[in-house]
Amino acid sequence: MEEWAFKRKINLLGDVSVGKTSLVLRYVKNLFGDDYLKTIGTNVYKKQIDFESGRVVLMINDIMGEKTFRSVQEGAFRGSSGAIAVADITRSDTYDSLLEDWLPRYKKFTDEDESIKDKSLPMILVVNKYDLADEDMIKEWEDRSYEIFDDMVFSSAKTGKNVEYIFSSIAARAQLDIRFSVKDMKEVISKRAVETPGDLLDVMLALCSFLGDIPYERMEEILTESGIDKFGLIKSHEISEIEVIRFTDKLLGIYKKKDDEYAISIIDMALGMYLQQ
Ligand code: G3D
Ligand code: MG
Repeated sequence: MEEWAFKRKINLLGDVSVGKTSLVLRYVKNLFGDDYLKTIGTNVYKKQIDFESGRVVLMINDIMGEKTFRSVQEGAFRGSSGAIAVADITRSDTYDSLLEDWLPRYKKFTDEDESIKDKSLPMILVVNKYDLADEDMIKEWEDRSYEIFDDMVFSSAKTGKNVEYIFSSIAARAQLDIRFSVKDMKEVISKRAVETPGDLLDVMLALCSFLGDIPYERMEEILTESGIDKFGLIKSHEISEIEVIRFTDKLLGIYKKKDDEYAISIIDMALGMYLQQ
């Protein structure tokens, strides 16, 4: 199933002890406060989210906040689709540190990343440990303006407050950016073989996933209508030419209706490569 989903890498940013690991563990495992879960190096957690428009597999990168681990941190920024910047509600210096240190480095290393075309990756600010805050603290955070962030959310890994929301929100934003995360689908296709019906189907599905504008349910319908069995049951080598051509033709029809010249040109290109065999 997973190959039909959009994979999105998300980075957690923020100083030691703001609660990065606690937030991700609350989200992924619904746990809080287990000692053995302290971060060693980089941990990648995987979580699938289903939206109306399709499935997103979040690869959440949790890193050590210590400054001495910079090179590891920066390596983890490669290929990022968005970030959750975490501050501790009881320590406003953790916010300064995001602005002065974490964000510039994240931006620098994602800007240099050639797999990312668009420079403005989604980024949300999470002010964690809400359960420890008094009214004055809350007011102080509310009074700031957060223009550089797409959203600001109070959270508590301890109580679970807003934890689900934070990750769904970044996933939704990262999914929307799909057109920008790969430079050019043509380049991707031109580098691979389109020889068998299975190859052609792979390319078509990759294209849909890249464009991200056909709802998951509709995709299932089109596959079924083309005679191709349900998603999970597809085995590339068992797909017949007639089925894939039918499927490709239906997609072409959809993108012609949308007047999407880019999609049409890519389908033409893939079909051309296949038919030249
Ligand atoms: P980090 O991954 O950013 O370094 P951790 O931070 O997730 O390791 O959390 C650091 C400490 O803060 C942990 O306590 C953890 O239990 C606590 N913590 C994390 N989130 C919250 C929260 O929302 N509320 C409260 N009250 N505490 C939180 P210890 O005692 O293990 O150091
Ligand atoms: Mg940690």
